[in-house]
Amino acid sequence: MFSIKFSFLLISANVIITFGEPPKQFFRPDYEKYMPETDSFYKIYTQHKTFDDAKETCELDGAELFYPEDEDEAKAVISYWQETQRFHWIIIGVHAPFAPDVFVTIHGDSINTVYKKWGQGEPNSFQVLKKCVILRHILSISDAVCNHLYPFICKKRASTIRWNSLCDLPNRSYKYVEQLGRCYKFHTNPKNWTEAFRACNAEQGYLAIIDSQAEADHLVNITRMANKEDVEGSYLRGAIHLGFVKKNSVWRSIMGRPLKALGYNMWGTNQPDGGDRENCGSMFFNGKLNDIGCNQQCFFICEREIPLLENSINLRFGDYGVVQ
Ligand SMILES: [Ca+2]
Ligand SMILES: [Ca+2]
Repeated sequence: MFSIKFSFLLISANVIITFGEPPKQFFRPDYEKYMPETDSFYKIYTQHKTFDDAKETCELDGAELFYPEDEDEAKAVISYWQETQRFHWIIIGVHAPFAPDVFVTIHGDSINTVYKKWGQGEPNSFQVLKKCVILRHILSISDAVCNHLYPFICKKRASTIRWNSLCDLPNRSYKYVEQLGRCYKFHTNPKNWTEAFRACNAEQGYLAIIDSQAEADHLVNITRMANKEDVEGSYLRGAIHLGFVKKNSVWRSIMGRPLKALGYNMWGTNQPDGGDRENCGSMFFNGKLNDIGCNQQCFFICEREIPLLENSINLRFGDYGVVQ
């Protein structure tokens, strides 16, 4: 009874709040900065990363590695990071992937179509080493080594947000399941357990935890339906990473509860069988649980609980006062 009532409340409230329209001026709670001039949201990442890792981090958020479209945006973003940060440059979404002196954006457009105020004497290395670009706080760009570590900023254009009302997410690949009152996404790009955990977290979900036979049945079903037959590469076929791990010899969900205390604890035949080599959790395609090596690449499923409605409204509409 409870779950039926709850989902009804959610659906009806969503309709009342949004009238079927995506919420205005909101992307994610961690993308705090909205600039009306660019109609975009920004997030500063202070943890330094390589170009590839920075780009992937933004993509996992559903955003993109920032680069300035023009001088106004370069100025505005520099001012924004200087409000809180001391660093003097960021790596941006411009690189030279195919020829050392041909710089393009991450979308493949020539640098000539965006901001390109090179510093004096820049770019100064046409060798293979410096194929990435940094934006300096003094309002200029320089070529830079892609594999060094830099702070960076992710950007999301509001016009590219595709809101998913039922899952309260800017991501339509999550599917709401009324019976369970939750949303799920099957990822067909194989990752190891830690990367899968990170990817779900970046999408504001978590690596799925099976709490009931009904939920196990659903995960088996979406696994069967997933478009996974043509996925190439070396990964383990037949298993799906899930949100449980072995800590001090006890299997626990990533939320900390022992697996035995959850509503589902069905191991596969002879599982767990990996001893110290298999400390991460997965399920076979038939829904039975399996211990797995944490470095093993395989598919995974993210789960999303819909946040309590009041919190969600406050976060979403914060300063805008659209709804009481
Ligand atoms: Ca669950
Ligand atoms: Ca095993």
